[in-house]
Amino acid sequence: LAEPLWIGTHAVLLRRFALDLADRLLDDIGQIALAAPWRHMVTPGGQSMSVATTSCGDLGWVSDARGYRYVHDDPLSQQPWPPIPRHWLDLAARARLASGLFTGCAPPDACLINRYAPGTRLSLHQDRDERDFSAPIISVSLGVPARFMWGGLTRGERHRTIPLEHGDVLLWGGEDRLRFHGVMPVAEGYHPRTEAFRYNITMRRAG
Ligand code: MD5
Ligand code: FE
Repeated sequence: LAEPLWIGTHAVLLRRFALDLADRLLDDIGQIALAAPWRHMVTPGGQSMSVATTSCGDLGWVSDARGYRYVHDDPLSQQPWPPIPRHWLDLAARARLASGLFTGCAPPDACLINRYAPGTRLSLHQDRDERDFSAPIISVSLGVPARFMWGGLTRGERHRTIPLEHGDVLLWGGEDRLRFHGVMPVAEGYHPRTEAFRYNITMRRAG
C-alpha cells in the first residue's frame, strides 16, 4: 500500500486504499440507487447541479429552494435513506486507523454519493451543513479519475490540484475540515467498471 500523503495537518490521501473493495462498493452504489435514485439537486439560487447525487445513512444531504440541509427521509420516496453498508463503516474505521488521527470521533451517520458524467464539475465550496465539525469526512473515489481542488479557509486563496483515482481514500477533519474544495470538470474517459462515470462516496458525521 502507498504511504499516506499528508496534504494538511489533518488531511491525508490514502492512495488505492479501497482498491480491493471497489467492485463491491460499486455494486452497493447500484443497490442504493435502486431505492434512492440519482437526482440533480437544485441550489437555493435555482441552478440544477451537474453532479447527480443520492445518499445513504441516518441522514442524507439535500438541496432545494429552501437551502442545503440533512434530512432523515429521501424527499423522492418519503422513506428513510438506505443504510450505510456495514463494510463501508469498517472501511472508514480502517482509514482513520491508518491515518492515526480522529481515533476518538463518532462514526459517520450520513453518506453522500456523487456521480460525475463527462464534463461534470463541482465548484469551490465548503462542507458546513454538518452539526459536528470535529469528526472527519472520509471520501472514496471510484471510476474515471478527476482533478480535485484543495483550497484554503477563504474562497480567494490559491488552491492546489490533486489527482484522485479509482480506489483513493481522502480523509480530512480538524483544522482542514472547512477548507474550500471542488472538482474540475471530469474529462471524457473510460473505466472498465464505471464506463464514462466517476463516483465519489463521502461519509460524514452530520447529526
Ligand atoms: C467529490 N465531493 O469528489 C467531492 C470531493 C462533496 C464533495 O466535495 O461535498 O460531496 S470529496 C473530497 C472532499 C470533500 C469535502 C472536503 C474536502 C475534500 N476537503 O476539505 O478537502 O465528489
Ligand atoms: Fe464538499
